[in-house]
Amino acid sequence: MANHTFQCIDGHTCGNPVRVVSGGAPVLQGGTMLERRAHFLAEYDWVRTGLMFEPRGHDQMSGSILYPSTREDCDIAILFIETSGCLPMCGHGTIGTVTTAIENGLVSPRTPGTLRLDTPAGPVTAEYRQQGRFVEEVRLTNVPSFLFKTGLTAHVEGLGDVSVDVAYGGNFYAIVEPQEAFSDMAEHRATDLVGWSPLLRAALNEKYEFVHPQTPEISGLSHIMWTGRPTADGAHARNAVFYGDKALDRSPCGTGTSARMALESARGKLSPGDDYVHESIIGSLFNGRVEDTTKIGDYDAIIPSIGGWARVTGFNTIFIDDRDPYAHGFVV
Ligand code: PYC
Repeated sequence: MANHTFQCIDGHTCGNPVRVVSGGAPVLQGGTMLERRAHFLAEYDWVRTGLMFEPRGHDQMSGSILYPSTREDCDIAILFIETSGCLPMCGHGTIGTVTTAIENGLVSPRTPGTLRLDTPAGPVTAEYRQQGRFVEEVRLTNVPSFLFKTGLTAHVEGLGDVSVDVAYGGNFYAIVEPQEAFSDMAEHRATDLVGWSPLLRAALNEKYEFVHPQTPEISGLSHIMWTGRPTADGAHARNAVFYGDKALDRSPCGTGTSARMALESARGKLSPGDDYVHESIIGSLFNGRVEDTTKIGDYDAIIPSIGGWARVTGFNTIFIDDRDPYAHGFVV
């Protein structure tokens, strides 16, 4: 019998939770963050389920664990822990983790104002602006993002026939735009979006293959982005991103915004230097920008950056006690 203690700092990025584990996490083996992620999933996934699911977390919960970098060119490594698993990359998680880490002295950046992050999806740079001890804004330059496949179709019970484009922005996203079965995220109930999403995701994963052309460890369609017309001043578009089994991102979703900018770039609607302000289901905003273009294998890709803010909400010492029948969480 053991009682494991985790020191966590809780917060949110534009409304979506970020629980940063600052103490108590297991030591991981591996020469890269992808290898360490595999080790964590094989031996310590109970840490994730215990900290993310009820009764210590909830359907939306999301977080991260900081590790020493595996790369010379990075200051720190991040393992993302979510209800959905361990994502290769998470935008809102990065903004929240950088804010929390800087405000609480968890990292020492080599260059003040810049943190180089070793993520499972590849290196990501975060530039942050501080006012006194608070971080006011974080802009992350994400991994190369690209349009992967267009015009994929699936039938979803209760919704009908749907056509989607799939883009990669650190995770694979099926982007659902207005069509006969679907008009706008605001015209459908959130519970319907949550109900249709796993069906659509399963149907697409069954019919098609989603594998990163250079990093085959990153595979599978994980996220569904329902789109809509913006309601906030200055926003170009709105979205509700589904992840895990029941979650709709409360933030505008950093990797999702990267994927959507890759789609718009492939259509010739965005070019380097263009901004793309994305609005979330609760009206919060990320400021996306196309920084540059590049290639990933045969795919034309963009280098996106995402600007956003986060707030720390409290310190949380969490026990995972083996005597507790719900030590490792549960899902209703
Ligand atoms: O911001 O990249 C993101 C994200 C992924 C899942 C939830 N948020």
